Amino acid sequence: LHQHSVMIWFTGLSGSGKSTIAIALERELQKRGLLCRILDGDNIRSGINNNLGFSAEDRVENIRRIAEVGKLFVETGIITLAAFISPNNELREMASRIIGKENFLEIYVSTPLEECERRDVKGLYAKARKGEIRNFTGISAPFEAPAHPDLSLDTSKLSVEESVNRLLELILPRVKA
Ligand code: GGZ
Repeated sequence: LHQHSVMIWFTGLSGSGKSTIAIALERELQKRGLLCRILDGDNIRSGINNNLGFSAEDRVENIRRIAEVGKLFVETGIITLAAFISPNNELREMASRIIGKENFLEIYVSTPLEECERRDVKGLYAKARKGEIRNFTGISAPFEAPAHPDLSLDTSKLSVEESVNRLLELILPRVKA
């Protein structure tokens, strides 16, 4: 296997579209014969990180383990798509440091809070507003936007297809052997 690999690190609010874009991107990469893997809450917070919650300390440990696992994937030549809120620069810099800056692309899914809350796919924003979920990012816990992401995607303005096309323009030149 001689696949140049990279970590595609999605950051953004709950409901911003990180996982949706990652799944659509994975399909396009697979169509081109590229080996890739998604890491998201569904396969990480339910398994290796099932002892972690959403305190500031637990979020650090969540992102640290994801970055260490992601590094192993990237070293194996797998294009790795990580979709986690990763709500501040310190967390994202830690991830980038662990994985290696040269193999790390930061993608900010910049969909505004109002739009994420309007969608409220899982009803979590409503619960957070009622105080039923504490430390909810964007409501009762901070989200710090990245200052210099490699790409910003606002899904209130771009279709999933348009977002994926922008990502492919960024990624394909880097991973072609
Ligand atoms: C933020 C929470 C919270 C709190 C549960 N704050 O839309 P979702 O449901 O599927 O995505 C959110 C997910 C966030 O986990 P991450 O591992 O991405 O967060 S971090 O990077 O900050 O560690 C949401 C759900 O978990 N969720 N409680 N309090 N999101």
